[in-house]
Amino acid sequence: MERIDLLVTGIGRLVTPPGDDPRCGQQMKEVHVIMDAVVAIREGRIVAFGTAKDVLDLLIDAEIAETIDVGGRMVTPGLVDPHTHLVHGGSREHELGMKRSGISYLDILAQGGGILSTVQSTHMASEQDLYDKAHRSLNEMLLHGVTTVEAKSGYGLSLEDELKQLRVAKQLNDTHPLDIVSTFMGAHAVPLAYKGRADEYIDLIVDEMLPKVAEEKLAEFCDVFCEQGVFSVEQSRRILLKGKAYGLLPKIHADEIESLGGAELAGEIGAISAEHLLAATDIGLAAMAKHGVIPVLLPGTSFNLGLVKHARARDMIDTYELPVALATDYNPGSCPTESIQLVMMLASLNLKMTPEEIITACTINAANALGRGDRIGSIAVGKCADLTILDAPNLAYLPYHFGINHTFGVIKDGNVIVWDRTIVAKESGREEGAR
Ligand code: IZC
Ligand code: ZN
Repeated sequence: MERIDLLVTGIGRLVTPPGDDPRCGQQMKEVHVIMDAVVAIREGRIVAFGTAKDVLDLLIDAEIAETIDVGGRMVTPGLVDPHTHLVHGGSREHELGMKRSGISYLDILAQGGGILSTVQSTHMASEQDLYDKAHRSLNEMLLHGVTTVEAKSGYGLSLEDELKQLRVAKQLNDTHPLDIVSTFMGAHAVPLAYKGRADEYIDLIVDEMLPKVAEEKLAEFCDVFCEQGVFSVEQSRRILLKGKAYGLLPKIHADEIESLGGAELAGEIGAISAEHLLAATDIGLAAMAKHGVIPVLLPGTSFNLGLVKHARARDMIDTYELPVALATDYNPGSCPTESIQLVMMLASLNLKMTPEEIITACTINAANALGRGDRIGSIAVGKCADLTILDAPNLAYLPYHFGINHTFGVIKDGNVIVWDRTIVAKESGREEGAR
């Protein structure tokens, strides 16, 4: 082992799920814990990790360019947030009063508010505005320990504005240290101009938007809001199969509020993931298990909508042996928070997931929900050196001591980008002040 670019020492507790594959059912509890650990990094990849004693013996003749000591803190794989609506204009605090007076999320949408309000704000915003707003959110996520984030379009609902959102996400991926993985979600709502003509809007999605998104390589996944009053199962099938034909892997907002059959559809078409699932049926969950669909649960959303019902994480893990992932669902309507750590707390409180299951759900299972289990989501030799350094003595402390940020530092692709709770990395591409 001749050269090491960065040696991370003083790790009080290194915690990681093993391997590259989604961790299903009881495997979610099995995490590796190494006390008094170090991680050796070369060219952005992990080349060795283990107890200080073992690894330092191995590195006895190595030339070590830089060593950092994390002061006994806990280190996990960089956290992965596999479901967000990152790029959008405006905010929706003006709907808070309506929500508090008992008007439902879907009723606000049916009245032309909700998603359609954000569509209007996104239309009015320049690319620069969208970039700046999303950039602030990305910094927030990074400071909370996230190293890879998914970003959906779906506040354009016209060819031009969908492309505008996706191009901003691409630009952010090129410049911000976080990795941004794009999903095309033209089927997020039926735009006002197509009210009562949803099938004509779907024609536009499949005939014009999908070909262009695929041609410009602006997304890896295609998602649909399959929900009562939004897109039906049949409409969702049409969009997702067409997306698949263009090389975009299907994701689906399924059975969030009504048991429409979105989970069943996810199994039928071989979706990579199905999201929300509060109202998923047993048949739907069995179909997902049979076809290897990853459930992405979003407890921040049910919490913020004030729902008493929660996704059946225990059944998913214990009965259906599914590989549960967690995400923020960061969006300006149902879940305006960037904090994956709040989601961890809610997964403990409302989904009854254990600390080990929660870290697995936020790392390797989330990575697999983005088709990146071979590169990120666990600390293993050959994988990207994405690490989160936490001011917490153990995993249980994360959901236990809630409402604060536990992240002390972040290493992304072998570079220290957050240290002492501050972003220290320079960005590529755009100069500071040029935004
Ligand atoms: O803007 O309300 N659920 N889409 C489906 C969302 C929430 C985002 C929003
Ligand atoms: Zn969503």
